Amino acid sequence: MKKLQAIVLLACCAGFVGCSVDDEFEGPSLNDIYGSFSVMQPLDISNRQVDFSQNETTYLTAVFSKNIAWKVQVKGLNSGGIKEISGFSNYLDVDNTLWNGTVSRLPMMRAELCAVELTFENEPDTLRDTLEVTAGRVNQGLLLSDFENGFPDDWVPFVQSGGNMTFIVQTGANAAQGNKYYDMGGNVDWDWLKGMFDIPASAYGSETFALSSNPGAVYFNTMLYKPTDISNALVLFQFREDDNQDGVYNSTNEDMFSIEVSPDEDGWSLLSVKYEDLVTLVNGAASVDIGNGIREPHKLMQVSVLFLANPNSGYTQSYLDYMIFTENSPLIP
Ligand SMILES: [Ca+2]
Ligand SMILES: [Ca+2]
Ligand SMILES: [Ca+2]
Repeated sequence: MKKLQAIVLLACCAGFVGCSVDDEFEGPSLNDIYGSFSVMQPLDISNRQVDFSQNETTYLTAVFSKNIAWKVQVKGLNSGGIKEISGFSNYLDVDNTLWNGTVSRLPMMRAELCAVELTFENEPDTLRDTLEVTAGRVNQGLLLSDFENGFPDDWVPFVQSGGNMTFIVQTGANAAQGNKYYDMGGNVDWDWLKGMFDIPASAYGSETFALSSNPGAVYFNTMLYKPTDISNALVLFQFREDDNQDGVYNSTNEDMFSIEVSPDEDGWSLLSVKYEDLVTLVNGAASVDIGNGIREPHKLMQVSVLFLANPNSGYTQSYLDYMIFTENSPLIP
């Protein structure tokens, strides 16, 4: 389509006086404003069976009678994950609708059928189609767990003996990734802590996690779910460093950095934090560093996840899925 426009423009300039390139930039054309809208070339999909795990991509094609604001929504019919792409043009092609399997709204895409919907601003037309994702994206990074094989054997869980305690791996289409996620829930009216688990680097084959020494390049990512009607959950992630690299964490003189989050939007959301932005927290408040104060991802010995809520606030619950360290950029799910 771009090539066609270029040829038209060239012919225009060669053949007629007064048709200047400037016309293109002085504002919307009269046709764009007053011309009637129609679909000149129907919606089509370049790759209807796309394997994102093999770095395949897909895009849409169509031609319209005028430039118009459009929106494409691709919805996973199993996951409910959504990819939205929008633009203003008189065509769809590889330049403006290329999709590599990322989502605009969690869950992540998996092997599933997707509904494709194309809508236009101020026009009633809705064009529909479907495509099939044969495999979701594979993300680069150090995956701590996606819970697809259950709760990892080498992790160390602790669960209070409260009421309606879950702290189990659940199976369901509402996982953020794949079919399984970790469900943390319960009522403990005598302690903030409901349950927790430690993730030792030894579970991944060495005394410290295999991460870059550059804290500006390392990101910790995970997905958290807030059930509707539950707003008291706090999730505290702790990162213990073996500052002197003697194979042991000393809580009196070695760094423990943290991030505490309170899921506030219903459904799944992505948490991504750059390692250098981690802070030292004491009872939830920023505090002086315990160790050398240097953020050293290559000295990280243990990640801990604590699930908390005010003991007077009743039952609480959150889900967790897909904990992964990435380097050079946060996770793009
Ligand atoms: Ca999962
Ligand atoms: Ca040490
Ligand atoms: Ca340190």
